[in-house]
Amino acid sequence: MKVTAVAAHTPEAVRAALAARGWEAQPAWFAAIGIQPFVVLIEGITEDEREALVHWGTKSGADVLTGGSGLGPGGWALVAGSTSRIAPLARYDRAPAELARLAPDLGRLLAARAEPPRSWLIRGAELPLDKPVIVGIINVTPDSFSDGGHLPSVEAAIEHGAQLTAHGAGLLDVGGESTRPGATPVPADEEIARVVPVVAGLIKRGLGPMSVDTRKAEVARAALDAGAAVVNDVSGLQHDPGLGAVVARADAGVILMHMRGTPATMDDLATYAHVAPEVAEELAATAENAERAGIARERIVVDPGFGFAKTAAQNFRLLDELATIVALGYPVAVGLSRKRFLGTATGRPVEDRDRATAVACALAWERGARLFRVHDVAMTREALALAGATTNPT
Ligand code: PMM
Repeated sequence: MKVTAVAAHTPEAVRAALAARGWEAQPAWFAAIGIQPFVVLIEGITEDEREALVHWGTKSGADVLTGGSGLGPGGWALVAGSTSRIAPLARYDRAPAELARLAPDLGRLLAARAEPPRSWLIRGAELPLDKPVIVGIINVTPDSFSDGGHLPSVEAAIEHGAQLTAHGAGLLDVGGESTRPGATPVPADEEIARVVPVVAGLIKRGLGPMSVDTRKAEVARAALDAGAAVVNDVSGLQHDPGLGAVVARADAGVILMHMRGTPATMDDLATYAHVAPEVAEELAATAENAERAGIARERIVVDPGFGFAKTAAQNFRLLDELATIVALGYPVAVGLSRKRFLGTATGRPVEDRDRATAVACALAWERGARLFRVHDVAMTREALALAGATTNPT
């Protein structure tokens, strides 16, 4: 007899083990998916539901940990087991009647896992997500968090965009307002004067697609008119209620980032008992709000907002628990580039954090992120090539 451990963090190892032992590709894949470990946190449940879950767990071979007082009202349960053991709970015909309330949400989580979004619809194009999309940063602000003032002219910004594209950027993100903690707000006309000539110039050079990093409807409209295909809103449509309609009318893509408060107040709002589920819940509400404003689901990307209303420890937890955000079912973008929490781990100053950024992006890819907003496109591309070769063997 021989006993060997098999990797379980993706279905790949189980699939390969079965394939090597003569299984056909499709049954091997389905069996591997079914065997995947699945853990769900269920909150706001009644005493009867808790009891029914414990009983169901004993019968079906899933682990159930529960408690009476959660972070919100009602009790909670952590349910863990293989996907195929837990999946029946999402079916009305298979789950105990007392647990029927669970089915819709659990069904959504299982569907997001089984069928993650394969592409992102932006204005005039569809970006495939089977490979990472690197979003190259073009900050035309005198005071940005990490590279402010490095692009002194429109020409320099356009040249920089050309370079980022040559290095492998799939989207160029042009921003005219710094959102670092305590940054002074920029009036819309000034932001337009900074951003629009760069967007127009990049289009003229045949570069793009382009996103505009703005919280303001007026700036978004001007950038879309100049040819941008995406609006990247760090406020998740909270700053300007008119922004959703502008995106919807233009059939643009949108990146909805999580933050609390404003850049001036966010540092005091980094209060979470359990950061990933709380960010996921707030992002889900943001995405619903965007859909109510008329933006099609296929045009939405969500971003957990690293460094925005989060402490260093919370940023690390969130990066590790990115699967909770990915499970919302929207493509996930991450903005890790040169952020302060990377310096906390490496001891490196802001101008020397591109290696840490590249590694963090590789970790985020493995956890399900698909879009990576970075300053150093070339280095991140290398890290992601390695991560992709490891997690997606051909
Ligand atoms: N971070 C910054 C600006 N815009 N957009 C998204 N979607 N995600 C981010 O994390 C993000 C962003 C701040 O960083 P910078 O000043 O270095 O651009």
